[in-house]
Amino acid sequence: MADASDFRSDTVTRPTPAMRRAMAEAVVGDDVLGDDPTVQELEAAAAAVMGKEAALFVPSGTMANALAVKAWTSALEEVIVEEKSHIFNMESTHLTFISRVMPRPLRSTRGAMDPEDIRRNIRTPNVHTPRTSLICVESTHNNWGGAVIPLENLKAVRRVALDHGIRVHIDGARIFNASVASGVPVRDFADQSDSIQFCLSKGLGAPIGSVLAADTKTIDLARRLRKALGGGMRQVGVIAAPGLIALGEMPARLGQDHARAKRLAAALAGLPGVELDPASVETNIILIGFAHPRLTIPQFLAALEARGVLALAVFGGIRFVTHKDVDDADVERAIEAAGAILKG
Ligand code: TLP
Repeated sequence: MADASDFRSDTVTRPTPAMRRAMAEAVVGDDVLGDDPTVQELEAAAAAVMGKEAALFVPSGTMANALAVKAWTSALEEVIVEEKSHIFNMESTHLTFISRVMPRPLRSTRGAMDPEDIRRNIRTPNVHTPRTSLICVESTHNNWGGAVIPLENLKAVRRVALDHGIRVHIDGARIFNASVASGVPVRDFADQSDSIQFCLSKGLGAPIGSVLAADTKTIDLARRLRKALGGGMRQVGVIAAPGLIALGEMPARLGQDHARAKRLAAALAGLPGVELDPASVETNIILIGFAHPRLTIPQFLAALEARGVLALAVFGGIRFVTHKDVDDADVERAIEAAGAILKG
């Protein structure tokens, strides 16, 4: 639907006119041979923002997470993940398929795992058991409705990891949303990790791409792993160029998305069938439970779509995500449509 108000994800954002111009004018080279200056500029800028030695531009958040897990682990090892995390649930099993490690999912409070629970679940290897080598943390947490993992929790997780010689990787697909919502600089979050990945192609609006940041040795290894997985890209400055704009200019506007999510959440929360505590909406993701006397989730989504509003069924609920390509009018349209359908 051409003029739909699309709340399915912030991945649907289209490149801005400035991004398209940057793509057209990008200076490029063969990045597999190390010749693309635009990619090098993006990687250097990302490493600086994250306070890491080096960074690697990759096609997707899934590949960035997969490379991090592969770089930090070996077979016969275990990785602690949060039970609703994207890396454990929605990345086509690369933990087992690519890295051949055992995931150990832990419960959490809104995505924040209890450091003492982590400590209890760390395993030392013997003839029966794997070695725990990595802890993965996700912030903001997608399936916990965009929850920000508090810096204090990350610090405590990091202390447990250091006590046991274990690495920490942050899936920071939306770490800039976490930073804007909490006022904590992204670098302070990144400081609590050995590696962090973030997505340029979600709320930041670039058409493609994520960046993995870590120490130089690990990024060198990740570069080889990226090639092995077929992710070595050639004149890729054409997509790094909009990534530079995404990184430099787009975090500043994420607060607008958060304000719109709060407005939408407050209105949805009062409607029949909607299970939502609007106070739980911290960033740009609204995750609602749905139990309507007359409508199923697919029926509600179809009725919304008929009124030009798109949302997504996820994890037994429904997700609305705000982003730069939905404005106040789209939010009002969604509120009006949901009200008419659910009250009618
Ligand atoms: N999430 C997508 C879908 O996969 C659900 C979305 O629409 O939200 N980490 C987190 C926390 C993510 O939310 C996602 C994408 C990824 C990693 C993977 O990024 P991509 O899609 O670039 O592989």
